[in-house]
Amino acid sequence: MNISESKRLFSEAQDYIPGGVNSPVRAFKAVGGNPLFIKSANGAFLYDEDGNEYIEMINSWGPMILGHNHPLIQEAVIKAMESGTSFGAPTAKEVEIAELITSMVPSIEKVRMVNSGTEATMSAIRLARGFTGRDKFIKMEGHYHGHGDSFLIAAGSGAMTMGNPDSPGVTSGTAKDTLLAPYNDLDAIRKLVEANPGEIAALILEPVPGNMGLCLPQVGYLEGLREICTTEGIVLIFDEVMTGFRLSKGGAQELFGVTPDMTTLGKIIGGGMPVGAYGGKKEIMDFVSPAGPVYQAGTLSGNPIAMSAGLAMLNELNNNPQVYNELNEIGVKISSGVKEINSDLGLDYTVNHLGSMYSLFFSNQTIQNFEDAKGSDLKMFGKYFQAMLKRGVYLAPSQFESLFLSTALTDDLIGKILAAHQESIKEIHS
Ligand code: HOZ
Repeated sequence: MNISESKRLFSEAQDYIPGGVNSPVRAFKAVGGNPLFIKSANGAFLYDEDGNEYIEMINSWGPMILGHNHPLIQEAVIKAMESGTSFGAPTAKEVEIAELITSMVPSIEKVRMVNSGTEATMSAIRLARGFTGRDKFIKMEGHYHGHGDSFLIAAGSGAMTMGNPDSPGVTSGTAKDTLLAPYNDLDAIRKLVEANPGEIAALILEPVPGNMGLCLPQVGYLEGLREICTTEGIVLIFDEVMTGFRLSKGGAQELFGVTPDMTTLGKIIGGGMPVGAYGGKKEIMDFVSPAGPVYQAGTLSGNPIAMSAGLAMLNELNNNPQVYNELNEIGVKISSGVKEINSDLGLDYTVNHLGSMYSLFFSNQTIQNFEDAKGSDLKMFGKYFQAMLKRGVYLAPSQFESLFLSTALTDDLIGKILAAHQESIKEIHS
């Protein structure tokens, strides 16, 4: 495979951009080799600067549920562009998308648009603190809520991939208010609550975490968290940046029937444009400025181009609920195909799957928290990644990321992915 132009660009990029990339996981440090510089994407495919084609299994880390360059989203963006790119003033589209989000996710009674998932989670924690008058919050080990200071403690995703789950630059003053618990462990939460009575403002988690690879909540776990938070007056925040509108129309909260007090959303609600949002109960959201005293603002918040893309995407999902059956079928075909191939070869690597999210862990242990995920064979993952790439399948370049599937994956492409998997897994064990 010729990737000379990607190599040239990466070398040049390192002179001007730290590490040559604008987000660390993209540098391929965890898997070796040269990152690919992407020129375009369409449907289920990515195309690099050297003209190579890849079947896509990241989908911009989630938002391309319908595949890249969906005609409805493209059309909406082009039309919006004709009316200007940013006004820094309210628009009708913001009202329309807020109404749509609140109808699709009923726990969100009011919603505030921001520009990324990071902004959404930072703002949500500030609001929970302002609302409760408490300082501390609980986060789960290996969960990733963007790069706000107070979240970069035992953080998953790129932080873990780069070996910096606790980032330098986060002051001990900030870190002391972040309480950590292992995922899927209700007793650990009870102990934290007991040790910090009346001091915990919020508990934030990815209900279905994708940033330590995909893990699933044990039966009763989310319900248990809900109960503790209700009893203790703790604001329960579901970070659904990855799962919102992907696992079901109403996100993980609809799928598991557990209602949080607040929800954070990200790139999906912008159809891939830079967008985030946080929302929840009216009484909490009305604490946000200018309705209430907790300050949060942004010139680009509710940007008209991003809102148009998001509206096109959400309307399409809202009007076609069968999309979720399709996504689930695609997920089942890929994950069960991978398991079958592995088992035929006598390999019992763990496959976690839910709907259109999926992870293959190079471990034969059950993976249900950060400790488990860290036990995976990362060298083997790196070899597998390269073997798949060589065969034209583009995976997330880290064991600590979920894969995201799209409706653009036809049976033919699924067959190609599974064939690539079979050859790759054989190759790395030969
Ligand atoms: N941390 C992001 C996924 N969980 C990756 C962002 C990117 O590199 O684009």
